[in-house]
Amino acid sequence: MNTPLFDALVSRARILPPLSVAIVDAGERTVLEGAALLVREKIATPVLIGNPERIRAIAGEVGLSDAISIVPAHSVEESAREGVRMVAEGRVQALMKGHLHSDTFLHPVLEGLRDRKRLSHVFLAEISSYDRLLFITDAAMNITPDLEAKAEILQNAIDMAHALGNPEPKVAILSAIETVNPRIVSTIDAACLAKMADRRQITGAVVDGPLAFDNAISREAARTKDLRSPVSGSADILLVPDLVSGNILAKDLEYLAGATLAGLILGARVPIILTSRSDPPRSRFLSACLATLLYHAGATSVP
Ligand code: COD
Repeated sequence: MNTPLFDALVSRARILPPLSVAIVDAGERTVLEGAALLVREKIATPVLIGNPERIRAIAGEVGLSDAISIVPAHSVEESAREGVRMVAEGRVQALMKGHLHSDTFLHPVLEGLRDRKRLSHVFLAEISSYDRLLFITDAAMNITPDLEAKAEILQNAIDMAHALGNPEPKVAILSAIETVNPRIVSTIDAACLAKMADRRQITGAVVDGPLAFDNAISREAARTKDLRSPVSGSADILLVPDLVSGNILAKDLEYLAGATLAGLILGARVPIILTSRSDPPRSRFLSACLATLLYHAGATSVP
């Protein structure tokens, strides 16, 4: 898969010191293949949390050396708590989800590592038919965010775009249509968010909405509908109405349009790498590269 946009970020991450990353519930082949890739490419130094026998049995097969650091845990819950403890004690610089369910992983993270008011997830997608990396948020953590939560989710994503080098990202607040319809709540939220950006309650981006997906990513589609928007055709960030619609969008891009995805949780004390259990090692690798860039930009520890 050709991913020139991600490759440019990987090149920037390579010249930074490797990040120490605790991998929660690491005893599974794809997770350990991801860890081996991180070691080989000198992006991260993993600490593997989980069942030591299981981890050792697979580690050798995927090319991880015997010297790899393993922290024993007897259950997935214990594994997640241990990862959070390691971050809190400053023993690692980032946390990565291994083979456990997202909610089991996220409970102790919320309890122990919250830094900003809201934690939220961002997918970065590289799609061959689109000229920039697309941020999709929140498709994995906040289930049905209200207006206030959406504003916080959006600000997290804008700040991440800044940290990666885009000083003024363009944001499309997605719904099914581009006019306000009181029966479609996401259109009202979108209009409010656009006004909040006008009034500097949300800062650092050009924000427009509501926009349907076609108008957000295609100037041609917007022109056909006689819609004038500074965002149409060049959106960097898509704020989705809720987790389900966002998750379907991201996976649709991945499975039907051949997109490559990386994913992070923002708003915690350190970057948190959260990929799906079915994601390939390369997605984990790219997510860890993003975590490295954010960690060194200091973008995750805002008081
Ligand atoms: N940011 C900050 N605080 C939060 C957040 C957040 N995103 N979510 C909840 N809180 C706070 C609440 O205000 C409250 O004080 C406390 O945490 C508990 O709130 P609950 O009871 O709503 O939180 P949980 O622990 O039951 O649920 C939080 C999860 C993140 C686990 C939940 O929202 C969830 O399951 N999300 C979906 C995860 C998932 O399955 N993703 C799959 C896609 S890969």
